[in-house]
Amino acid sequence: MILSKFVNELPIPPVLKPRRKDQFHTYYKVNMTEFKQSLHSELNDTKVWGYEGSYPGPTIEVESGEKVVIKWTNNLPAKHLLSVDYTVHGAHLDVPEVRTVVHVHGASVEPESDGYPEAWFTRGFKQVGPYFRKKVYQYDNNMQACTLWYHDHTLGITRLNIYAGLAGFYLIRDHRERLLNLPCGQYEIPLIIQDKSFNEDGSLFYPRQPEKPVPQLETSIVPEFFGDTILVNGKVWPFLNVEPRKYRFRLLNGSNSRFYRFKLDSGQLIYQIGTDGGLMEYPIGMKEIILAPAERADVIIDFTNFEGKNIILKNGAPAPFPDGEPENVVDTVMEIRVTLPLLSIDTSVIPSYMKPFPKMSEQSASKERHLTLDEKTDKYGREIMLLDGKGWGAPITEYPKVGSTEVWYLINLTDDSHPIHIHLIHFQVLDRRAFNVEIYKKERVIQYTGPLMPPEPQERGWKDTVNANPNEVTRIIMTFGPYTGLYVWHCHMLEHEDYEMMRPYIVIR
Ligand SMILES: [Cu+2]
Repeated sequence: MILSKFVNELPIPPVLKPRRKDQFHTYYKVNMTEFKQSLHSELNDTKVWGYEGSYPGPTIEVESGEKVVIKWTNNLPAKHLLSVDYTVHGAHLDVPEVRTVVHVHGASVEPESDGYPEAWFTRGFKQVGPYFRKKVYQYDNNMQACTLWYHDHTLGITRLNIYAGLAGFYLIRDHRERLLNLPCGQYEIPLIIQDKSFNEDGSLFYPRQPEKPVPQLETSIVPEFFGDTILVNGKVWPFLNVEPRKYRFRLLNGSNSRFYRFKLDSGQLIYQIGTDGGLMEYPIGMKEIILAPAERADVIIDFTNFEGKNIILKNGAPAPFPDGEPENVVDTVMEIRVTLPLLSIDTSVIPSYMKPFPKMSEQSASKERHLTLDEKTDKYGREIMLLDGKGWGAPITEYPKVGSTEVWYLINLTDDSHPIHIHLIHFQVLDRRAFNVEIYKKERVIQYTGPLMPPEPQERGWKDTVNANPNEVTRIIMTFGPYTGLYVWHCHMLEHEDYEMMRPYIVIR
């Protein structure tokens, strides 16, 4: 089915209103339901899942240090919207089919409120997973202004729950950010970019079988999912009317497996001001911005002098990344029409300096961990991805000490790039370096074959998700804390995360 481009206006998710607020806490309640929503005017309304009746979910906006309490509730039907593969870890027939748990991606949060994959709950909390600890989550938001997002994280069905629609923005604001005079209000727009495919009747299409089907199974997980349309804020290929002035956009790749290489067809620069973890030291003017699944870029685009122009936000990333088929590239994201009259003089700025970014030194690390990214074959002949050769259920091996700094070597032995996400903390990218994969596989020693490559300009800020390229060792550095307890780290390509590129880790005292 071919849908027309740029016929629907970009929706902006509503900002969630708190139930109440006292001097100590702000209280929210967020309910998950199934409903129908128009994702494109040429399609019948599509059955989706969402938070508070909205896909994507409403944007949660909090102040740095504000103590927020959220009761996430599940009012979803008993039957999943998409076909479940019961052979995938945590999704066997011994658990209810529809389970949910919410993770605020990038949040520094106590372990009981982090949305552990086995802390799931069903409709009305009727059944809960073995690691369920509390109904009401608490977020201290002791973080600087940054672009976070919340999404489902249930073991074995995260790919399906997020694809069904369970994702939204979570923005932290602070005083320093406000002093910068960035474009704000109606000139600050969050953009969650996701790829989907549709059936003729308008329903969501998600494959039941990989390209090489597994005849023993009615439904089998696929190695990766790539949709043939791009949605922004829940609309297929939308358009946005703007004034000839500066705008701030929060770009979020909320796709299952697809990477994006964003570019404006006007050739103009995109000024990146922030990474996953907040504002960078200086803005950087970029011709292209690459975002792996779950990565964010906070950017300013200046439409002054573009009056009357239609500008297309393009994508040039192959799928899978980086060596995928050119026919899998969906090259259009959305259109920006500079058609609105300028309401008032644009006094916002692209700051020349934002805030200090103290570089962490390798010497401060008390531990180094060598962790491989591996590809194996399961008993059905399917691809299974592992972290350090282990699946989800293997004994825990990573026990960083609270307050300690570690360097992790992400040693990619597979053919794909993997966006690696670590819960609880933000890290810095130290460097990347090509190495000999074959020698490593045989002898478990890293023999470097290329020079040290510094992080990309767009990564020079706090990160919670890093792209680990094939044939490279990607090194990151971080300090664990302030909380102790059980968290996870994983690949954020959701098909990989579900099978089984995810591991628990414990921050110890
Ligand atoms: Cu992966």
